[in-house]
Amino acid sequence: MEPHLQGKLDEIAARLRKASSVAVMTGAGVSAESGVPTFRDAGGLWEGHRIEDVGTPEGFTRDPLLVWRFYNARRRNLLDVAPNAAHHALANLERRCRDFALITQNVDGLHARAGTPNPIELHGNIWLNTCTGCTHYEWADATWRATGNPSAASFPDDPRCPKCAGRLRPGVVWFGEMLPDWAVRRAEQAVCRCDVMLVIGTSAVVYPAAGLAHLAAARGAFVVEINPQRTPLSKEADAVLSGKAGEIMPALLQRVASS
Ligand code: BV8
Ligand code: ZN
Repeated sequence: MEPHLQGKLDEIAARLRKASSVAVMTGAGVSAESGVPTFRDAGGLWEGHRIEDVGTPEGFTRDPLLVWRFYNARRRNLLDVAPNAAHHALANLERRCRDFALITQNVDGLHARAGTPNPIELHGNIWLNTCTGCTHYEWADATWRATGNPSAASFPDDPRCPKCAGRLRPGVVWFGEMLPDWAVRRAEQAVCRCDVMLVIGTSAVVYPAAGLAHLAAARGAFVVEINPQRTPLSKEADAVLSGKAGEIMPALLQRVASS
């Protein structure tokens, strides 16, 4: 790791140790080293699909089977995917901080699988099915979690509600949809009380999630961006660590733990 990065890591580790409250926000980049495609990098998730067709309620109304094919393909990919060193380092860091909130835009559930106790999933969870006709919801990975056997997961191409026979949809937030109130409230509270905010693996272009880092900066929190690329947030961050989350996060944790 380059020497200039070493110095920055030492400074950030010292701030994390002293912080009375830490907030973290992650995006698709934190799952990249687990083999989950990001959205906007080359070959990304939206490749081959228009966002309007698979990432909006209008797209689902127009062609629900196309949207289910898109989400079932992502669910199947997750069966062979495990949390990476960044997810584990974040779960470990949480145990070493007085007050800690993990906010994520990701729907892949990998933070929870790495041991993060209460991830704030701003955009929902890909394994959640919700009914378009009533308040019924169910977890499509329930059997997998109960048996520990991924092949127990099923991928119906047009799942229906057991209560009202209505069409089920993936329990994620699409473009043009409001984020869950509880998640936005918890995320804003965390950002408003944090001394340090780590922003990891996000292109920082999707709102209102991207606004949280600007809120932290405006409040005077020390904002750290961890990303191999620069983003619209980079110029506002107090520190930019250019690199992969799977390498930087374990190095940062090691410094926090070794003091
Ligand atoms: C809303 C669904 C109110 C779940 C997603 C005009 C201007 C500004 C805003 C808007 C606008 N028009 C409309 C809006 C609002 C819109 C928006 O922000 N649009 C943007 C794109 C212009 N937002 C919404 O619609 C939100 N709702 O605002 O409601 C409303 C209502 C009506 C009308 C208007 C407003 C809903 C947003 C949620 C949409 N759902 N996904 C799913 O299937 O996943 S968004 C999608 O993008 C994912 O959830 C993803 O999490 C999110 C953000 O992407 P990133 O996570 O950042 O991933 P990305 O690929 O972009 O970047 C990866 C990064 O990782 C890169 O920087 C890369 O360098 C880095 N990286 C790569 N490898 C690594 C790495 N980093 C570290 N380590 C590595 N190894
Ligand atoms: Zn129903």
